[in-house]
Amino acid sequence: MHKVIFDTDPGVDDAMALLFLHRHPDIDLIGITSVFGNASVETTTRNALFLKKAWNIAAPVAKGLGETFDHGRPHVGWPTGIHGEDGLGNIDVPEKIDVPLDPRPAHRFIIDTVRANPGAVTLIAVGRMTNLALALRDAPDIAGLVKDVVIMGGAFDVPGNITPAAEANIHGDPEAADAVMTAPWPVTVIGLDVTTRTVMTRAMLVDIAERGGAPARLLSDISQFYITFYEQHVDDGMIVHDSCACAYVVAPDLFRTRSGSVRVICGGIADGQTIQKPDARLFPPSPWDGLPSQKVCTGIDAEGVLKLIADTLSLNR
Ligand SMILES: [Ca+2]
Repeated sequence: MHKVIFDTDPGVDDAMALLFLHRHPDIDLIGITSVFGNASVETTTRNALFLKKAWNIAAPVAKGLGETFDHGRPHVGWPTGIHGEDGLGNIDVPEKIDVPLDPRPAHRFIIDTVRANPGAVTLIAVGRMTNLALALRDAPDIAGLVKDVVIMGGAFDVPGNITPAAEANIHGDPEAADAVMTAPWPVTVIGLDVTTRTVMTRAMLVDIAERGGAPARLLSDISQFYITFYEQHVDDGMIVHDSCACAYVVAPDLFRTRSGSVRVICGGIADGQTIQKPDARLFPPSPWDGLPSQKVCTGIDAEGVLKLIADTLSLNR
């Protein structure tokens, strides 16, 4: 079993990833931490509580602080054209959800939970890296206590999606992402190099909704707005960014990775760009030296990952 804390900004593809984690038999979801990105932290937290209640998820929800790691960064608007005004595809999520929050801020929840389960916790982060960076700043010891860090973010050998250089999760808090990538813990980065090849068609989603009961039907409803947005990028369906990171945890054999230190560009026109120095390549001294070697996904068995996601979402347990 993988003990997982899911750091998330729900978010339509976040919702799918959450249902995947909830339903996969090898995952023990022990916490959900909210971060801003697809919407404000108030909205993403409300959405996490809404999904926890709708899907009867036992794990507590802890709310993030809602500010970038570097407080001086200007606020950029929320991507309501992709995830809807309510962050969940405009399904009219209620304003208030009658489910208590964990009293701790998200980064404190991460620190406490990792320390209480040394060597056992996998952090899956599919929003901005803010909570993970705050946890590292306040408790550097957790780097040696975490089992694995798997993040959805970045674009290495392909263009970004929010600028030609940068992917949105990283671009939303580059200083946080650089802190996470360069910390002495094992990170695997699932970026646009592989997620953009992983497109769930409308027909697949219909099949999941038919097999997976009411929770899967809610997921299908949430996804329709996002699918309409994706008509400009893919022939049919939706890119399942965040679920790819969750699939990696249970089926790493479906991915190919490349090892090497990773830095994030902070500032300038390439703000938020992720760049890896592959271990196999020799360079003169550079800011990539002396840092932990992290894994960047460069290949994916997209068909296998989509089947894994569809079969898991359809598990009506
Ligand atoms: Ca996300």
